[in-house]
Amino acid sequence: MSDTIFGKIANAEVEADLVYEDEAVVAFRDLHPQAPVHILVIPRKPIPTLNDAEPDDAELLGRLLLAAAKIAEQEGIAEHGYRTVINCNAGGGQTVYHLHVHLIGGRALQWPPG
Ligand code: IU
Repeated sequence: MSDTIFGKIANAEVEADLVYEDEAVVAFRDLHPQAPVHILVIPRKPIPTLNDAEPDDAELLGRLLLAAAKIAEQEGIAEHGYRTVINCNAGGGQTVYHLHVHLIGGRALQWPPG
């Protein structure tokens, strides 16, 4: 379960361009950015999908969003605006089964997403 590429990044077994980390959360630049700022915010805990999050994970889920907002500020996109996205399962576009929040910004974003 922890053996995804993101689990390895969280455990520092694989290198990534880290922009933030604390005891519960790690954030790094997406390898294939869809916008000038495209960062992935992940829990160190290997939760595969949002469906697998449990009531005990409530604080951790909040920490992911608070970290995203802090990083948006750090990246200079907070005031203009940005988007946070969690893709869940194949139908939602998820390809890596370690929960992650996409933080996307630095360009005009369309709605709805594809
Ligand atoms: P998704 O929501 O599971 O589709 O997002 C996975 C993202 O992880 C996607 O944007 C990839 O570009 C990104 N990514 C990465 O940054 N580094 C990797 O080694 C792999 C995927 I595999």
